[in-house]
Amino acid sequence: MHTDFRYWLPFLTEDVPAALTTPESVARFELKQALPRIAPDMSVTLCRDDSMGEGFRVCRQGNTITITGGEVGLLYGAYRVMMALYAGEKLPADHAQQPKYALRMIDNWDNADGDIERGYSGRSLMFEGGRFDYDPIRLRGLARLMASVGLNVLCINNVNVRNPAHRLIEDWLPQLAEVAAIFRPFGVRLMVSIDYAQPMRHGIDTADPLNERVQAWWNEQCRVVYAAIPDLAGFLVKADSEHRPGPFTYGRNHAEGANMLARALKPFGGNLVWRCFVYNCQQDWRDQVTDRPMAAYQHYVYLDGQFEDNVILQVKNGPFDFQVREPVSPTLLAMPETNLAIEWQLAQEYTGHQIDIYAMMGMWQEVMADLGADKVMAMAAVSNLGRDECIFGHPFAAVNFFGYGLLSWDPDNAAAGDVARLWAKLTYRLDAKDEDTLVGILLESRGAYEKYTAPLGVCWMVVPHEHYGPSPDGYEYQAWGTYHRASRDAVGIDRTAKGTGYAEQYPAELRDRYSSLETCPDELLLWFQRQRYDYVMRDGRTLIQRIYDDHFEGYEWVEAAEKKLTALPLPEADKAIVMERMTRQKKNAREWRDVINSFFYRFSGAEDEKGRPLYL
Ligand code: GCW
Repeated sequence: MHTDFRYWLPFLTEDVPAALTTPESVARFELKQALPRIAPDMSVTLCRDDSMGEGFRVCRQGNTITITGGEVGLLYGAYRVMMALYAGEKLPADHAQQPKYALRMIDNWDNADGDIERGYSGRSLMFEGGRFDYDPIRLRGLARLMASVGLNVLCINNVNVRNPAHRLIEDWLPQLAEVAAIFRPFGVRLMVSIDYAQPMRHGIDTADPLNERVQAWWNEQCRVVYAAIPDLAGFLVKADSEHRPGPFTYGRNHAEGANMLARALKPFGGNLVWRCFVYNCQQDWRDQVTDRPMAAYQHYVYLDGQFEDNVILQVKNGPFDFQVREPVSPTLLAMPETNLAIEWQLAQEYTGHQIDIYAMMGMWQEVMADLGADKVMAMAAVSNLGRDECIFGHPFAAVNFFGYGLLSWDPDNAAAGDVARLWAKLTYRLDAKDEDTLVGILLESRGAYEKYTAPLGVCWMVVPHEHYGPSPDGYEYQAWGTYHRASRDAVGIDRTAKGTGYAEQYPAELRDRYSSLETCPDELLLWFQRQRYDYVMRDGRTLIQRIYDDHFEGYEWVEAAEKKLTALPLPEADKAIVMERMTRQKKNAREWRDVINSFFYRFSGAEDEKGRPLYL
């Protein structure tokens, strides 16, 4: 038994047998094992109605619950009912749900050699040593976790497709089909990241999307792929980004590039998910005009309406790159005639490597409030999974995976507090006081991390490449376009019309909010404004004092959280990981506090009003 895959489903003790091949049979199996444990006097009836697709309806009459839904809907409904009963939630007498988004994706950044790009919980669950290497029982456990929160697509390999991962859609297809069969009974379809220049491995001397031989190669390859896996969700592509090949090499734009692949996939019902993480990663740091966050908008917005209907543009939530705080990407607000997906990063690349506690729900809620749920038609998230004993690295990082599922099912029904509470109830069954403590820590964790690392929207003070720990000038003279331009007087970038003009990419309301000092939120001050250290903020503190205070407060939060966690009765195995990581988090937070505060102290010469230590 793989108890490590139970997480928020502790009431399931049996693995789903491989012999079950349909979501309905899985639903029956799960209910049968769980009900005697969680609600012995209840009975649940499943009632198939294919017109409901992935949605479901739950009716309760006395001790009888009826779940109506299409095949996958029944499974989703069954998990929701089991979780609600176990968490002690009262089921409404009659209630129906439909997912808000058709595609609810997890993107693995797993390489064929077993390494995971930006992976913080061990090696790949899929690959090792340049080939597939997985435990089918564990994959079934993962599929179950995904289905329990409504996730329905898994892209199994890194968007940076390195040799031999291109073989996934070539001679590795039989194994890919086996993996697809493991996920299928859970309503999860696979997706594959492909190399845009793949035809060039086959004697074609170009990857130009308008070249007929290139087109013919992809058309034929899609036929082969779909013969092996008829329900493949499609391809994911990172093109012309961070040295990846793409249509720019041939003087073509990204509609021409994406549409060529989309047409090859269309006869088989496949989607082409095309990432918009395109910017100049060879910028001269002396160049004050080019502003990296403006790049996606410049590359894509003029192409609105020109993409095939099975193209989905996948845009990161913020215009930079998964920083601790970013405004919503303006590209997502400017392409009404194009299918869009928002991409989040569950892997905590810039948010603590799953060592530091960082619950993301608050960020999602804020971004979705500015975006509006209807602007996108799909959601994607870079996975935080790996082969560690706890597949999320940190047991609390599971809340991000869990919460992301609920968010991508229905963002209007995924309030941060509710998600944290439900996850805590399901996972740990603490008494009310301890549960409050845990939920409190989760909900505060993001703000605390932000304070001790990069508050006020300053971004990029992190150790280059590794992206853990402080290095305030680490990226300052580099080519990646990530500058804060701290001087002895001031810090931040003016991104209003007077500066780089980035704020002008927004619709009027957001543009005005961010352009005016009156309305720009403190959390994004240095994102949008360059300010002097003696600038007096809304609360009466100077900017420099606010920088000092935030860093000290962030660290103090970590110390307090450590004490609370020490007293929290978590299961032994989790507790050991949590406390060990907390020790590292504290060390990290202390380093951030002192390095960043000293950095600004040395520039500004300003003393801390409270006389706390700063280092010359
Ligand atoms: O944040 C950056 C990461 C890269 C990643 C890239 C991307 C997969 O540092 O490791 O590459 O984003 O999103 O493509």
